[in-house]
Amino acid sequence: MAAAVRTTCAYCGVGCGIRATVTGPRAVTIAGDPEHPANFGRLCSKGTHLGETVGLEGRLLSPMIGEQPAGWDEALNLVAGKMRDCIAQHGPDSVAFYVSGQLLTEDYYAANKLLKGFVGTANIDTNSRLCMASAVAAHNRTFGEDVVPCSYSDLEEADLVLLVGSNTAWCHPVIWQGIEKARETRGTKIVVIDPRRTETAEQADLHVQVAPDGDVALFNALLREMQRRGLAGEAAWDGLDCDPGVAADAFARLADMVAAHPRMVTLFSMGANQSVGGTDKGNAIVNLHLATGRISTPGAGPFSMTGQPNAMGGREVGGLANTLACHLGFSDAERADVASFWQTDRLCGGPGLKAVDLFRAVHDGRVKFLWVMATNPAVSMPDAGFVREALARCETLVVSDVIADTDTARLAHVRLPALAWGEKDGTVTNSERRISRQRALFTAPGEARADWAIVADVAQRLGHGDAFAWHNAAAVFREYAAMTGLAPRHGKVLDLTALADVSDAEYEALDPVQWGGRHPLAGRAGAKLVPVAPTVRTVDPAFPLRLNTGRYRDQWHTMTRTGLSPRLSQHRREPLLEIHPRDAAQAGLVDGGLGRVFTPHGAATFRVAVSEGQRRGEIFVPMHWTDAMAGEGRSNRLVAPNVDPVSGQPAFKNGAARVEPVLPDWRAFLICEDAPAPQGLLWWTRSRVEGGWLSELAGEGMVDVDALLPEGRRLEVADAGRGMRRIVVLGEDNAVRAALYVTRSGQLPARDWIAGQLGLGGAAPQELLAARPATPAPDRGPIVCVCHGVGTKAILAAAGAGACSVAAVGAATAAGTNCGSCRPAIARLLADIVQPATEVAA
Ligand SMILES: Nc1nc2c(c(=O)[nH]1)N[C@H]1C(S)=C(S)[C@@H](COP(=O)(O)OP(=O)(O)OC[C@H]3O[C@@H](n4cnc5c(=O)[nH]c(N)nc54)[C@H](O)[C@@H]3O)O[C@H]1N2
Ligand SMILES: Nc1nc2c(c(=O)[nH]1)N[C@H]1C(S)=C(S)[C@@H](COP(=O)(O)OP(=O)(O)OC[C@H]3O[C@@H](n4cnc5c(=O)[nH]c(N)nc54)[C@H](O)[C@@H]3O)O[C@H]1N2
Ligand code: SF4
Ligand SMILES: [Mo]
Repeated sequence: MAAAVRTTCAYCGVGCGIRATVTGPRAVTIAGDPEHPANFGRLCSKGTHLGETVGLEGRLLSPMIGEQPAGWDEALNLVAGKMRDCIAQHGPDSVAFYVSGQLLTEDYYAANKLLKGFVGTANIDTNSRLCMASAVAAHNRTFGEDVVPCSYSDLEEADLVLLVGSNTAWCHPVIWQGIEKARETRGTKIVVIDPRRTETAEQADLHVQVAPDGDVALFNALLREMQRRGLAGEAAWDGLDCDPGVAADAFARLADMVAAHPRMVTLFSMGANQSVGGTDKGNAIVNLHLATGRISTPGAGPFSMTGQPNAMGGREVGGLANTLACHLGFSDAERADVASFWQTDRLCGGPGLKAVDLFRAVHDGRVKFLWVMATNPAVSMPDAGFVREALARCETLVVSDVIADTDTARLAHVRLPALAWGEKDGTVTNSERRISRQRALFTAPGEARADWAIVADVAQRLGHGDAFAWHNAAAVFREYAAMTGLAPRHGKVLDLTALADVSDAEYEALDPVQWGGRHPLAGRAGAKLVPVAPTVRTVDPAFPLRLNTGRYRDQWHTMTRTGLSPRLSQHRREPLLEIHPRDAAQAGLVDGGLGRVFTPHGAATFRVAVSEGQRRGEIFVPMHWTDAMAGEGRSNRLVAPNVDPVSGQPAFKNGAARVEPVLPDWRAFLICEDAPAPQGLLWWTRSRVEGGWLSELAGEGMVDVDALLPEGRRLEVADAGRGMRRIVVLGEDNAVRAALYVTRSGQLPARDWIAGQLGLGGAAPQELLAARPATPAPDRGPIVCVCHGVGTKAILAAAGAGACSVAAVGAATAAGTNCGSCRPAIARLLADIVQPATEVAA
């Protein structure tokens, strides 16, 4: 067997080290790297199942001009030609790039250098605008630089961890496991500040169910309270004396915990950043730490978690439209240094357009050439309907992606095939400023190429060949590392010059390395409190509910990769509308039925999940589903393009909405080998199963069976009274190709066993018509542990037999013993039977 390759996970900003062993042409086994300081061997469900997403299904393998495959030369000539014409006719600002925290640092550096340095416009922004921009702005306001002042090891040494707007157990699971370990070993207390009772909140010592965007009031009030107790300096400003906005007993408990534990880390994420007051929230958190001296000491600090694998690397190279490069801004002195380093006389003059404004400029024709790399804005931008219109109007839209058919790629004039995880080679920086290598495991499939190399080839065609003449990723990295030497000249901490001379071999072997050390701001003066005040919201009576959006544990963003994994798809197969029981009753929604959400920007349909975990008046839907994966279930049809005035980050978490029931004439589900794309239904969604797809469907009038089913021999049973039909389609080998279950008034059978019958012959067709196996297998109930395929029934049985802890359930059933992502779900099942729900302070 081949030796294991050390690389880094493709997904979140924890940046876990992986040991990958290639076992076949496109096959790999994945294990956590026990020596990587981000994870010491741990991995979550997404990292664990990376091997299921390295196949070539759906990949873009050749450049495409429209629907025609093209050679690289032809495609790049076209891209460069369009860019050149656009610049000549309309000026540099008519050209823009929209890039991503899923690019490697080398890719990011190349794109930024081309646009800002040689095209001469700063119209390059990144999806980190949707993600980290508020934290960046808060850091800049307080520290004068975008620096995260602490490290993962501070979580191990903290006595109190505040999680603000972070569903850590789902979104940064390995960090969560680290926090749990600190709880075990040193009794660390955990407080979750989130309007929803998430799985993270359920595991906390205290859940403060803050109102949407109530964070500034809460942190200001906490700061005031610490001043009263003599634990914080004497700063004062209008708005500091505010009502904490949460129940008095919850506030008192929180204040007591904060007062008692100077070793405190506040970890914050999208519930803080994605808000019209996102920058203020970041500063309110940092203020509390500064005023109480809880920063740059062991076990203490405000810790903004990055989302994407290289969100931090992108911030370092300067991929945001309002930074120039390497933490530098646009002052004359900074511009002069950058121009001289890049040896260019075309450097851009000032900041460019931030994402929401950038797409406005595409929409109204100011930007005529747009190149999108490694992001899917047709799904992930707020008011995505408008963004789609903008993309469709754009004179030239170029999309670099690994997948052929994304919602954004569908609108592209030119598609360029990029190397994916497992093929690409370079560096990423994680939340704690640690740079790790991603290494290639496979040779490039088809014509796919590295993103940096594609950019360099276009630069060369634009006449800038000398400045982009890198022969490998190491050469790009060396240039970038050398350039960071400009930052200290302007008083910045960022400095990677120690890596500027790494040889190709040293780069190849590079161990994870953290810049700035554990506490990069230790001993630096100048950080100051930033006065912030709570925002006031107006309520529109036509849209009385607050709409919150976010993530599921086992899906990644727009599902282009995790959506292909049968195991990851088991956790949540459909996008759910979570709503408080009384709001549901009031609107006529029932659990398991369908509900439509309306906002001033659009509408979308979801299956209803009535949940006590929602506060009254607030609903939650996931961000993941696209037009490729669902008929009506895209959350960004709904979200308004409101942004934080300082950072430009969209407010994805707190919009205005109302709901209505959807009452279809019929409901159905379909298992099928090929991905269906049904037309004219009220609602549909699909998810991956072994050998095919499982789709949920609902419609009006009659079911158009022929449109849904593939060719083949059909077996059918029907019960006209209940409007029930079951149809099985067999291939020439008599194996099951598809099965459809329709009802007009009754129940549909359980999906799990049925979904496992695709491709089977023998007794399977008859059993499928009966909707149950001739010899019933034990019903596992909903799957909890996707690694070991353990369902709720086995876990409850183990609990009934005396297993009363997560560890004991693991010993009895193996559930939760591999990646551990499901341990919070197991704990919740146990809590439901052993004791009443966790104490919740509302
Ligand atoms: N499984 C999974 N993990 C991921 C990702 C993924 O797609 N899937 N994406 C990665 C990326 S890019 C990111 S940015 C991170 C995001 O990680 P998180 O920020 O943890 O994820 P979200 O679910 O977007 O939002 C977190 C929580 O904010 C809460 N919230 C909403 N409004 C408020 C508010 O006003 N105040 C407070 N205090 N809380 C509020 C929401 O209820 C939600 O539970 O996850 C990363 N990890
Ligand atoms: N409603 C709502 N919307 C949100 C959010 C929310 O909480 N709620 N969160 C926002 C946040 S924090 C984020 S980070 C964004 C994420 O949103 P996106 O960035 O749009 O999401 P992804 O699905 O990760 O898109 C990445 C794309 O890059 C492709 N890709 C993967 N690797 C490579 C590569 O190496 N090279 C190239 N060229 N392509 C590659 C993938 O196939 C995919 O099409 O969504 C934002 N949108
Ligand atoms: S926590 Fe999970 S998704 Fe994030 S880097 Fe680690 S293994 Fe990957
Ligand atoms: Mo993100």
